[in-house]
Amino acid sequence: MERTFLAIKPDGVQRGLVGEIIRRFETKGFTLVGLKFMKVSRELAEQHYAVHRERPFFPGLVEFIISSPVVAMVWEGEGVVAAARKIIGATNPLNAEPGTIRGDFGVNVGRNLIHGSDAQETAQTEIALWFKDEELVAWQPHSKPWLN
Ligand code: 3AN
Repeated sequence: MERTFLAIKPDGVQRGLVGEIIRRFETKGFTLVGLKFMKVSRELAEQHYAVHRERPFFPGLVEFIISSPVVAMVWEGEGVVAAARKIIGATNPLNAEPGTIRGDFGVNVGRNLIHGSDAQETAQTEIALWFKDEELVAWQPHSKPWLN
């Protein structure tokens, strides 16, 4: 079954949006398989954002991610990688559609509330980077037959 990595960034936690954000994936019908509240080390932040290493915003992005706790999550479900990106909305919250997390709650590209893996391959890399195997819980919610 397909899995994706999501992280509610420091601004999402500081603004009290953890419950609201999790609710959107839960009520859509995706299955939570990993969840932890944590401070991010500089090393993890730099690895996670390694593709942006040369971008001018990279140092500020790393400082922001390590500045305050985040909620790291793994969600499972059919098409979850692309669906989560839709639920999250465009990178710049000013361009994100209303109804998306960034469209409803964000205004600043540097404070866009949540990260979501951009492809299945990236999801696998990010899940392995953030979670140990034993921190992921494979389970079947009883309500699934009503959804699928
Ligand atoms: P997304 O998170 O939508 O996949 P990416 O991968 O292009 O977007 O960018 C990763 C993160 O880098 C964004 N979530 C945002 O926090 C930050 N970022 C991207 N572009 C900018 C920018 N122009 N200025 C500041 N931060 C940026």
